[in-house]
Amino acid sequence: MKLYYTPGACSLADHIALTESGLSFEADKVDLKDKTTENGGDYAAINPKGYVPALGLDDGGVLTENVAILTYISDRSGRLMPGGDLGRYRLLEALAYISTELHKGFAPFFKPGSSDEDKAAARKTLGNRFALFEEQIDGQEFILGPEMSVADCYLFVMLFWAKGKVDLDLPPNLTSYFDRLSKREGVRKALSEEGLD
Ligand SMILES: N[C@@H](CCC(=O)N[C@@H](CS)C(=O)NCC(=O)O)C(=O)O
Repeated sequence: MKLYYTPGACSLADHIALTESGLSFEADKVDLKDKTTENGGDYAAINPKGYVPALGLDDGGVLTENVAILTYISDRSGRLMPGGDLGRYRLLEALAYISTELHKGFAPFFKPGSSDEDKAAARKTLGNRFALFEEQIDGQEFILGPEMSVADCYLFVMLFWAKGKVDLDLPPNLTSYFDRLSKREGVRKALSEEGLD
């Protein structure tokens, strides 16, 4: 498997998930402006969507979209998925929320020319949307219970942006959750491989 990523982008979630999963993989850095990869690939041909992440599969196929890639990593490794009858659906519920309600909520902070009003409105919305997880994490180790899941990998990146790009004041449970995740070996390894430590 080969992960196509850009340092600090949402593909960091997949990078952390792969590292934590124990699956063997390679990583290839994408220059999003030139649509080239560090190993000399034509990224526009690899992933016509033009954005990261993409996961090159061993049979030559390419999988895109964080929700699909993260679920695939969890299925392939048999790890990073909550247990119980509803575990798989709780995971998809969390991934969908992170993707559509949090990830896309950061758009004004990445889009050149966004107004201060747009950024202020986005900051407020993000604060409200993080609040749901602040309640959910109360008294538990990870977002879906006592075991880490790929949803934690994705939420970690949202918190990483909230601190680094948005300067959002995170509430106490999410602050200690972020600190706990930051200390994990797999998380540190992925950050280090992206030059972010
Ligand atoms: N729907 C995609 C969105 C991925 C996405 O937003 N990627 C950003 C980085 S976080 C990107 O590559 N942006 C560059 C571009 O769109 O040209 C997913 O969830 O995987």
